[in-house]
Amino acid sequence: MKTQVGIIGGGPAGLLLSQILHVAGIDSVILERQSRDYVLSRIRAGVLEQGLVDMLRAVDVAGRLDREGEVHTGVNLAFDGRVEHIDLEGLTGGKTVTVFGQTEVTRDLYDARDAMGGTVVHEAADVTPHGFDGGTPSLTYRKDGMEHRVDCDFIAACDGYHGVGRQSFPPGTIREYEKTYPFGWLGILSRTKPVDEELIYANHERGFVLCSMRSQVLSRYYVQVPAAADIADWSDDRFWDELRARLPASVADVLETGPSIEKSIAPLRSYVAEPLNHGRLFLAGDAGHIVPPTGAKGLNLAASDVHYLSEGLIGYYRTGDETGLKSYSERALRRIWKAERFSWWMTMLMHRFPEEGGFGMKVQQAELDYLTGSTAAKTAMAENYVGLPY
Ligand code: RFL
Ligand code: PHB
Repeated sequence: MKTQVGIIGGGPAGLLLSQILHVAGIDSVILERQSRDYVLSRIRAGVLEQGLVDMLRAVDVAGRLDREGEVHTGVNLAFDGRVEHIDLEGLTGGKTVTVFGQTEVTRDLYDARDAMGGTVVHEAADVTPHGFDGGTPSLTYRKDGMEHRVDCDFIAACDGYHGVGRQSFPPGTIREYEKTYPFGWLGILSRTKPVDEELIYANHERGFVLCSMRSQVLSRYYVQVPAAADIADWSDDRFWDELRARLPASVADVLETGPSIEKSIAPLRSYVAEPLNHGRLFLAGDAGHIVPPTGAKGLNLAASDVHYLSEGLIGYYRTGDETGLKSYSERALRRIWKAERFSWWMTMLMHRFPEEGGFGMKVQQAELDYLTGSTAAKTAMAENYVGLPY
């Protein structure tokens, strides 16, 4: 097989990149390790920045998002028995976020890919990039017991944190920055009415909780659990009791509960790889960086990477100018580090760190009290939450 851009990974980053390239008349092939059903069964992000919404609109994949996505003009912070509202729209001169599941975005991107007759090879095993140091990159993979090869001009590794793209960089060419947190998020999805119209991020003595949603009949809740927590120990009843215990009474009293339809634990980690390319191999999305989910930035960063990378590729194919590709890593990393900073800050502010004791909690409460009482501090938070400009 021959194509212009070989893409590893059929998650949101890989699919969005292929869609943008297709609209610009550039051919790509996606190699995905899992089945389509598996990819579409993963429950992940729920909050989309305007930048991602605009990108989906520009490539005609926003029909359902525009009909079913819910625009949120604010977000709530709960602490010390209080709930404080952050008016995102008012503080940022009209910017908002849209609540629409990553699963739904991915589904719509797959449908668009089908409609354009694009190739996505699912269940592609042992995908391996070759020749990206020079001018003749290729990808090999195995499927149905046969070896296959895709010749391409460039390779985009959109294959997530555990992908093969980053691991293929020659030794010593990548610098990694990492921070792990001593806890994870236990998340459930339930067919219940969300407890509030907007999201609630709550700092509590027993640990952090987040009240989110996918629609008016589908709720998504998370509770902070120790890194070593076992999901088998978390019955639905235990989850709901713990969630209620960590919410201010005014919220807990109106919480609607029901059976979980999905339950999983996600570890929290901050990670950045630098640079994001080696020769003609480029990393985009979780392949190059991870943020803890507290600021809702992971999927949105994947989108801004794809924005910069697609600009570089389109520039190259239109005029032969490689400037955009050469500056991809630097441009993307400038925005990535700001989102890393914000996600780390929000994680440190909202979670219980057992080793910090009562003093740590009091300092967090003081910061939350200051933040929610200061227009300057609220504005800084709101600007970051709605997403910094590309
Ligand atoms: P993905 O989604 O991991 O997709 C990578 C794809 O590559 C495939 N793959 C391979 N294919 C071929 N060969 C290989 N060797 C391969 N190795 C891997 C995988 O099967 C997969 O299909 O990465 P991508 O596209 O970069 O997208 C990133 C986002 O998925 C991620 O950043 C977000 O989900 C993070 N995130 C959130 N982001 C937000 O912007 N807002 C949120 O509200 C938000 N909430 C979350 C989140 C992530 C969470 N978890 C579970 C980590 C909430 C949670 C709980
Ligand atoms: C979600 O709805 O899954 C979600 C929302 C906000 C976050 C993280 C996850 O910060």
